Amino acid sequence: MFDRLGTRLETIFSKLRGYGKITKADVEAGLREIRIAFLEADVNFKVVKSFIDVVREKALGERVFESLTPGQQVVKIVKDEMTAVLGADAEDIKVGKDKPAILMLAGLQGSGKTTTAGKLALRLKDKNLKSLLVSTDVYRPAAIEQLRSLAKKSGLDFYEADSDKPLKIADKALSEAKKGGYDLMIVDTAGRLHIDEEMMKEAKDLSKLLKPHEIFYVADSMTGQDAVTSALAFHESLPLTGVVLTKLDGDARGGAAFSIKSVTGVPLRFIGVGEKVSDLELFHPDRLVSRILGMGDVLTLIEKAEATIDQEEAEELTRRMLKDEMTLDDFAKQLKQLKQMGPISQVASMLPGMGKNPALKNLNVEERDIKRVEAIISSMTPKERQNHQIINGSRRKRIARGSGTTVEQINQLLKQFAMMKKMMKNMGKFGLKGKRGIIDFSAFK
Ligand SMILES: Nc1nc2c(ncn2[C@@H]2O[C@H](COP(=O)(O)OP(=O)(O)O)[C@@H](O)[C@H]2O)c(=O)[nH]1
Ligand SMILES: [Mg+2]
Repeated sequence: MFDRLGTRLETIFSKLRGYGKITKADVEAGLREIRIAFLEADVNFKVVKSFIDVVREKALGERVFESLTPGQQVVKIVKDEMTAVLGADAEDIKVGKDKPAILMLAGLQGSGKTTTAGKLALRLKDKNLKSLLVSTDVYRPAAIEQLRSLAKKSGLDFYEADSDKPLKIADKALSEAKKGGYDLMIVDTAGRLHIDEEMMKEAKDLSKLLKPHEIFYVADSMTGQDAVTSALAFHESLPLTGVVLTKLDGDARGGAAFSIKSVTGVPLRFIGVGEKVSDLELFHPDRLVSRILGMGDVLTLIEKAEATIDQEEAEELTRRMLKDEMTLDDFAKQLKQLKQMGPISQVASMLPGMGKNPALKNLNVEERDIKRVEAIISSMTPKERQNHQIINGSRRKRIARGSGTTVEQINQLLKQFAMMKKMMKNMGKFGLKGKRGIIDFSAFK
């Protein structure tokens, strides 16, 4: 995510942090570099200008120069201001007493509206809210089919239209949503490659008819400043209540994210971080800044862990690990939980210091390692999994054959498992009361 901007800022920051004493000229030099980094990231020049002005005013304030860590202070000012420019912590979608709440998605073709419609419905389903997905993109039958199949795959309700008029579809869908007691109706609209009057009129008519509680503008972060320009055009015709910024998992530079709130006044609400229907996050400016600067996104990771890991089971497991009762079965279970959290590379990129780690590029290797460990463990008998000490030479040969691995690989796994058991036992002795245990599987390379 914004790798280049992150790397450049980190370089500038480490230089600033290195100063024992700092002069005004040092601050100015740092600001110049920061300004260029933001401009190169395609951030709107007016936004960059006011950003730098605010940072300068604060950084040249007396207290910075009196402080023991002036460079560190300047870095903190820059980070805080980056967070401020991104806007406030996003509000989640609210569903009032009036059912259904109506959410409409607008934006250019290919920005990610249809995908986001599915992602939002799934997110709401996880909160026990029932959504009806409606497509009004009558110009491209493939687009309707896309939403239908997305809904089907994720167990979401899709409205089958019997008209080819967007307004009629929306009207009928609304009656059905009312009848069906839906908490929400999510309306996916047609986009065009460029802003055009007909599209705007249609979106406006839909919004007049439905009076949506929320109208989200879906913007492709890869398109940088263009996304901001078209957001402005959409906002002139529609009372937008939020922006969903998609494709942040790609190599977008940051221009859209850092400009859109300041330029349009519309808050960022959600970010799309992948093609999968679960790849949607509520927008938190401070977390985004931390991720960009490679400090990881520990809070998001913990939320993910909490959503996918059975807390009681995890606590019980940690307790057993600390008491030296861990078996290979437990180990396999932990691997499974780790995998449920998403692709390892995505999970790892949220860990502090991992964002810019070149080793991440080879993570598919680690996925393979995990698969191998799983294969080995599943080729063991339940008895062997409960007590790894009975796994002698002939058993090792059998397991290797069964899992398509070598005896050497099994030796290695068992050795590391034993080592980890010992380590955990020692930690237990020292009175560590871990709440949940996620294995450091880097030991199993
Ligand atoms: N990598 C990535 N791809 C996305 C994201 N959101 C959407 N896409 C992809 O972008 C393409 C266009 O999305 P779609 O929802 O059809 O856009 P629409 O024309 O606005 O409805 C599809 O290939 C999606 O899989 C995202 O957050 N990350
Ligand atoms: Mg679409």
